[in-house]
Amino acid sequence: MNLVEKKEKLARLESFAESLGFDGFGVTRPELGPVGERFGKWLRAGYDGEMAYLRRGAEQRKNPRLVLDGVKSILCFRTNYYAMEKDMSYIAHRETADISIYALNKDYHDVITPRLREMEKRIHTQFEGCRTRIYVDTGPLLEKPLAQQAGLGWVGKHTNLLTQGTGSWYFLSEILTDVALPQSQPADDHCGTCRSCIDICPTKAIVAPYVLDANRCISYLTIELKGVIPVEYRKAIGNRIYGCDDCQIVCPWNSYATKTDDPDFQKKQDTLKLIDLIQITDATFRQRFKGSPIKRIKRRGLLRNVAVALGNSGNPQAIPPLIKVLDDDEPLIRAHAVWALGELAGGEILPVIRKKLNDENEDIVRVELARVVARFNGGCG
Ligand code: B12
Ligand code: SF4
Ligand code: SF4
Repeated sequence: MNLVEKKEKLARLESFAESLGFDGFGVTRPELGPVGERFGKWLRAGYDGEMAYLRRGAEQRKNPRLVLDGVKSILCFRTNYYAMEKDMSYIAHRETADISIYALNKDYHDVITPRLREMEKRIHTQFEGCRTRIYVDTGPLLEKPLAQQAGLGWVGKHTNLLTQGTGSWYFLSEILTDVALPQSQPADDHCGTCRSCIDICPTKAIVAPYVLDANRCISYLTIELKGVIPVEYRKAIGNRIYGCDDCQIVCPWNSYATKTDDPDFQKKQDTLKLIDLIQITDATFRQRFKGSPIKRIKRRGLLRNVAVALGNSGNPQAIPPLIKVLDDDEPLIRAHAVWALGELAGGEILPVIRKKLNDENEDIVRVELARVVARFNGGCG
């Protein structure tokens, strides 16, 4: 097949991608150059926290040829998820749970995977006998640098991919194939001297331009981290209970973002009150967050985050429900409730906590208790 024929087929694939709801499409080669090296450096610095899967697939992430033998091209796609406009005023609504925009609707893996399968079928009809593999954050690929090479945008200082005239509120996905296709023109960096994302970050997680220490990132702390949230980040988490949008909200390029009309990415979550969420049962959790990405962190993860947010809420009405969850079966929830009660009620709450946790055996809860006692009782508790 000659180049002209390939270009024609690619143009047809691009319009098919558009009809499926993808709003950006490009092709790159399966090489990453210096990016692979930087990824190795990032892992050596320990910036990956407990995300063991990043280390497990490290060699493949650095080299897509190890992901699909004989791969010659990677087709990259963008999907707009900008369901609602958002500015920084959300942090003042301290009694309301803040959920990242990307998590307000259906789980994107469930929405984008069938679209990629349709795309894959179409590639097979265009290039008979070819091999393909699809990914939407489901495999060992460095999706952002690949998308930059495919011309979909550039990896900004906040480390997300963003595009001139579009912003960054979109998901990435890919199809690897052994067909050699014409490559797109890589996108240039347009961050310039701006550093708004670095300055706004509540936990100073962007430790240098283009470098994120995930251990500090609220998205990691509220979603990926399974255990206790380090005490030094709890206040900075504010009312964020699932992910964080700040570095994207302040990005000047996001003033060009347009809301998606994709029916699968309309805002589905109602506004949630923290005080209601802390009282949620396992059955209600499963029913309420069915199909939502929030189900990933399970009730124990959600209530851990909600307890932290309530500790930051300044709302004394949260004290009785927090006392109630000191009886919860889940130590992770009890531990964070102890902290929250200390924040909301100070030393006065100590007798209540002590009585409730008299027979407490779990170390993570005992540590929190000791900390509150030391803080409000001069250390002689
Ligand atoms: C692990 C992960 C996370 C981690 C780590 C984030 C990160 N920056 O990588 C955590 C849990 C923190 C996270 C958070 C979020 N994530 Co995430 N995440 C991933 C995942 C699974 C892997 C990313 C990865 O490999 N990171 C490893 C590090 C090394 O990559 P990196 O930060 O880009 O590192 C590069 C730079 O450090 C650079 N570098 C180092 N030194 C230097 C020096 C210079 C001069 C330069 C230029 C570069 C440079 O080289 C490194 C290698 O490329 C991808 C899906 C995928 N498979 O790619 C989704 C993905 C990146 N996440 C996504 C989203 C939406 C988010 C959140 C916005 C969700 C939210 N609202 O809470 C936040 C954003 C936080 C942020 N500021 O980045 C989207 C991003 C879409 C986009 N527009 O870019 C992705 C692509 C998922 C998807 N399929 O759509 N995520
Ligand atoms: S997502 Fe939030 S915590 Fe993470 S880097 Fe961006 S602003 Fe910082
Ligand atoms: S806020 Fe500024 S520095 Fe950060 S990604 Fe956007 S343009 Fe780049």
